[in-house]
Amino acid sequence: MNDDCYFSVRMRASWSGQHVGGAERLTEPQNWPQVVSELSHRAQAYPTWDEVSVTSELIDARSVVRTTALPVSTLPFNDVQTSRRVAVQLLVQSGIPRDVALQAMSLLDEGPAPGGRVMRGAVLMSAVDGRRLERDPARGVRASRMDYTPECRAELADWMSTAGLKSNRFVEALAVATKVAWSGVAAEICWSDDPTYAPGYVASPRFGYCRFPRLKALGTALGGRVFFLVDLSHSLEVIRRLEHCPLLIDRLSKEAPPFPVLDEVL
Ligand code: WAQ
Ligand code: MG
Repeated sequence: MNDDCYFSVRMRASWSGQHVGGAERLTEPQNWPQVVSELSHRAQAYPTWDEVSVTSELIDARSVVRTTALPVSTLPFNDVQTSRRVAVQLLVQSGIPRDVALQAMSLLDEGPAPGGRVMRGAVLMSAVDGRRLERDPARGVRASRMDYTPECRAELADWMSTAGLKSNRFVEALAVATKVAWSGVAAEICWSDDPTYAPGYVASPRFGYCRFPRLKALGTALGGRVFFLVDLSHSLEVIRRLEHCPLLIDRLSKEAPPFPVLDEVL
């Protein structure tokens, strides 16, 4: 094994063929056993599963691109209804028509996979007319082959402790959102399918990663992600970047996130 390589490590867990969870990392060879172990521990923490796969793939180090994490802000709204109204405004100001934004949120509420279930990946939605562009509506598209450098992961942990943030879900979600924006997606909306986790976010190159402490009602086991495409002529290239191009986040953004100008929301 040569030193000029990285490992893309991906974990998937399922139960009776249904998606339970997954995670992706990108690591230098010396940390590879540790990362495989961390992802196995992640899977071990899922309440139910009967199949887990952890796959590792060699990546040429010269193909790894480096970037800055999206700037992060937490929007100070604590009820779902207000948060969703603000989320729609952020999407609209990121170039997504209001009716398409609302359609995306209904889809996540209903369960975006066939039969009203959760998907393994994200919905890819045309911002022009709300059409779904993924080939397989159960799988969707997955942001993959991205991670923080170990130094940047440590820097993020420091920042989180000063910001009072604890969740590992946030760490993973910021990596996904950064990869998604880097790939050419105009905006993203997300909330978890975990019934005990209410936060969600809207992310876009314009506003960065905007967290909402309550974007869904607790107790609901439906959630997911919608990636909005504005320029459909580049969709294949965007999917290639999302799923295949290796990306390392090596710094946090020092820029204060541009605070969105909101219409009266209260
Ligand atoms: N690429 C595309 N879609 C994904 C990916 C990915 N890498 N990972 C998950 N998904 C989709 C999939 O449909 C999941 O069912 C859904 O997203 C939700 O995944 O505090 O925890 O891992 O700032 O449940 C957001 C707020 C938490 C974090 C999101 O998502 C915060 C979360 P989960
Ligand atoms: Mg997950």
